[in-house]
Amino acid sequence: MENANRDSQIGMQLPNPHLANMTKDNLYHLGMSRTSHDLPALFGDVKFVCLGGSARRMENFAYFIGQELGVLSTNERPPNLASNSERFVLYKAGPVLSANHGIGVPSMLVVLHEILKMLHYAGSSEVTFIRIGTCGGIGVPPGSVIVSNAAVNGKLEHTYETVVLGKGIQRPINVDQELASEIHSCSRTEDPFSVILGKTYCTDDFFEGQARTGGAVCDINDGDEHRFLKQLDSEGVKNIEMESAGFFALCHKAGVKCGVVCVTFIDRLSTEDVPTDTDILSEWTQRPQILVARFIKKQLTNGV
Ligand code: R2B
Repeated sequence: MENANRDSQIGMQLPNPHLANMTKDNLYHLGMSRTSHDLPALFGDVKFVCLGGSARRMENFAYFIGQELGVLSTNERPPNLASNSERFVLYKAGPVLSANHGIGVPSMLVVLHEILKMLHYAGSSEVTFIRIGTCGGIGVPPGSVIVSNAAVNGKLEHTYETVVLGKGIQRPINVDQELASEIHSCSRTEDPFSVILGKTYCTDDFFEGQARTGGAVCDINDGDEHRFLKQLDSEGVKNIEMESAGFFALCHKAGVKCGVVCVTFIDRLSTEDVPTDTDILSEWTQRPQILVARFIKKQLTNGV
C-alpha cells in the first residue's frame, strides 16, 4: 500500500482503506469514538499536534501555547479531552493539540495512530506533528536543544522495523529537512541555549540500549560503552532518545509533516547519570517548548 498523499484542503487522508467502513471506530486509548464525540466540531481546526513523554509536561505546554497564542484567558487551564482514558492526556489550545505519549516507540505509536485517525475523521487538513522531548546529548552542552535532521534505529539504520503478521516490515525514517530547518531558524542569538540540527539515535531501551552500564543487568564489557558513544559522536549523532524512529516512520507513511525537537539533559561522553536538580531540569524542559511555540506562531502568522 502506498503512502498517503500529503493531505490537502479536503482533509487528512490515511493509507488504510478499512477506515471507510469503521463508522463507530473506538479510539480506546483516547477515551472517545466516532459516535460518542463530534470529532469534526472538536478537532476540525487543528493544525499542530505536539507530543511529549510526560502528561504533566504536555498539560503545561497546552497552557503555555494557549497563552502565547492568546486563545486562553490568563490562568485558564484547558481541560483534558482524553479524561475517559487513563492512558494518555490530550489538550487543545486553539489550533494546537498537546498530548503525552509515554516512553518508547510502542507507547508513542498507540497514541499517534489514534490521533491520526481522530484528525482524519475530524476532516482536519495540513496538520504538522512535532515531538517535544528530552534526551541524552552526545558532545553538546547539557541544556542544548537538538532539532533532528536525521534519525537512526538502535542498529544505526535509517529504517524502523515493525512486525506485522509475524514478519518484519521496514519503514523508512524520512525527516522533513525543510521543517527541521524552519524550526531551527526560530532560535535567537539572545537565547541562553544552543539550538543544533543533528542526527538522533533512537533506542528501545534506556539502559544497555543507550550504552549505560548501570541497569539491573549488564552484558557490556568495560570500556565498550565509551567506544560506542565515541562512534556515535564520529557518525554525527547529537542525541539519544526512544521515540523518533517510529515517529518519523509512521508520520511519513501516513503522509503528515513531522519534526522532533528535544533538550539534552546530559552529555553522554562525560556521564551516564541524569542530573537530579529538578529546577534546572524543569527550566531546560521548557526550551523545546519555547522554540516550537515561536515556530507555531510564525506559521500561523504566515497563514498556515
Ligand atoms: C527520553 O526520555 C525518556 C526516557 O527517560 C524517553 O521517552 C526519551 O526518549
